[in-house]
Amino acid sequence: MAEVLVLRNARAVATLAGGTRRGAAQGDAAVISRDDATLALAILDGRIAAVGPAEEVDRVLAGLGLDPTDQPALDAAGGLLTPGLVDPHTHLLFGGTRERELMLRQRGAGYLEILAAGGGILSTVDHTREASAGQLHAHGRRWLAEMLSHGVTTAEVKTGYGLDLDTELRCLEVAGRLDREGPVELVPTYLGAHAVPRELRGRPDAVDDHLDDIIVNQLPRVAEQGIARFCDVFCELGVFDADQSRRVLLAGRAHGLAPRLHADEIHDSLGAALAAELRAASADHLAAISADGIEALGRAADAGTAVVATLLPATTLYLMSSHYAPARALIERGVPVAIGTDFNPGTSPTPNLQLVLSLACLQLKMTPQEALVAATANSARAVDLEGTHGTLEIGRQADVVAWAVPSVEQLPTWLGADLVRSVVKRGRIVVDRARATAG
Ligand code: IZC
Ligand code: ZN
Repeated sequence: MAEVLVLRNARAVATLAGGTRRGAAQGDAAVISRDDATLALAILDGRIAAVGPAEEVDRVLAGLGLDPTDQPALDAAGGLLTPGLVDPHTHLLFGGTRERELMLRQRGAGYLEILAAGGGILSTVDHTREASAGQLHAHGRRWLAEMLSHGVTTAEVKTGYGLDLDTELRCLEVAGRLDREGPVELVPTYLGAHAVPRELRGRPDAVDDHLDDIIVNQLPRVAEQGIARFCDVFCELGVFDADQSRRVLLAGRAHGLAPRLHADEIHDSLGAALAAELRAASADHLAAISADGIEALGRAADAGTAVVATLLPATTLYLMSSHYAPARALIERGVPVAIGTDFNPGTSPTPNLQLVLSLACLQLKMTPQEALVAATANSARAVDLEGTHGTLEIGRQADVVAWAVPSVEQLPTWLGADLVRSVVKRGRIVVDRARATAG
């Protein structure tokens, strides 16, 4: 027997038909709407079988020999349906907390200054190395539940708080287990080049020593373990420069891990140009990208080898900076833009991608449709899941959110409100709340 689920009574459906978008097209989430709330979406064996006016969806079901009046149904209550959100940048797994840094920054300390003084990432590394797999797993479950309850059905998850082989492998192991357990699907990234570990600091060749450890010892074992899909690096002035970052990413690629990078977060560090050169899946942050960097990403997009610009405005907010990534210039230059939480204990302790949708509108000046595209089709592309995730097209994996608002335009409006009504992952209901539709 086929497993069927029909979502009914939707007023709008953002289908994202066609997938990844850039330029003016980023502003079109392919929304269908009906004022009498008679849109439906049918799921068969975990894949989308039909979407549109209920009478058309029912005709498809009947054509499959299924009685449309006698199938399990989920009430969208006059709300909006979108693809499950994809969070393309999280540091989900860590030990300890970093609330002290908030007050240090209030008194004027800079992010890189705190790191150079042995705090920041390095303090999280100390606590993560001490955490057992069981503790990291419990922590991961706790925060994944929160991501899911805000509409995220797939999330990228980075290592980078071990920096040594044992802890990096342990975090990947835990990420693999959390992914198998579900319901949130995880895309693991190896980020051994997040910082130079404390034990090497002070040596004249500390950076090169850590890069050698990554390239000679860690990457082969990470590849052999077979869990990581991407290799990432923190390309930033005073952390890893573009040449050092290139070394790591090329070595990762030689081991089958596709490149992505933290680029131009705080200073222009030539990260965007490096991402374009390596045809990375994604260049992330970009709050300090130069005009040349934007042009490099624009040319890559024009050449059909687009690097997704993954913007993380919650980080800029939390760092109390007013220097947000130039989303409008990137969109105008034809670069596909995605958004993510950057969930981590130091610079963006928010698991809430719905809040980031609001920040994309308020601070990056993206339209609600551009922001939704950024958190679905384009973020799916940023984690190499284009073709299966991020749209509500026939045959795609049935990851769907029913929102308690009637339109895409209302989604970023209710700032900080919890607007998820139901979440469906691979055709199964994983969140279901009787929450009235706003507006
Ligand atoms: O723990 O500070 N930027 N990595 C690069 C981070 C922020 C996370 C952290
Ligand atoms: Zn990050």
